[in-house]
Amino acid sequence: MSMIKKILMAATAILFAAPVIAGDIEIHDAYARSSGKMAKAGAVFMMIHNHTDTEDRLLEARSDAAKMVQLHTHSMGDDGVMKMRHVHGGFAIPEHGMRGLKRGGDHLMFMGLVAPWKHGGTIELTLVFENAGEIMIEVPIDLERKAMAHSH
Ligand SMILES: [Cu+2]
Repeated sequence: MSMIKKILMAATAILFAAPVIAGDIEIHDAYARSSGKMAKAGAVFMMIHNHTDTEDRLLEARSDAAKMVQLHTHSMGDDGVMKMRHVHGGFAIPEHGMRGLKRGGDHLMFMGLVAPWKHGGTIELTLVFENAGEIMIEVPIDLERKAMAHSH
């Protein structure tokens, strides 16, 4: 195999992590980003599919990559400006449905990054679901992803 092809395959492996299927919950297209080397916070986005007959709920997320991880969403404030808000009830994932955590919407907020996020690196993340339990995933850090790059 040529060296170029090997390099391309390695890059692909980093940027497009394989879907994680744990029981009937499937997670794909997960990526992490922060805004620049000095950022103290970052966010993680992904698509979560629920292949069961019952609604599930992402209750919390844990990671050693930050002091705190919260479930956030964006909503319109009284002043007409979009603001991030901590979601306390979890993210519902409908039965036989999916929920996308994406830019400008729901996301996992990492506050107090232990180390700066470098493009091409990964962070470990444990997702805690009401029914499916804990699912550990490795999330590639992708600082070059454009907001509209989701293919769904
Ligand atoms: Cu946030």
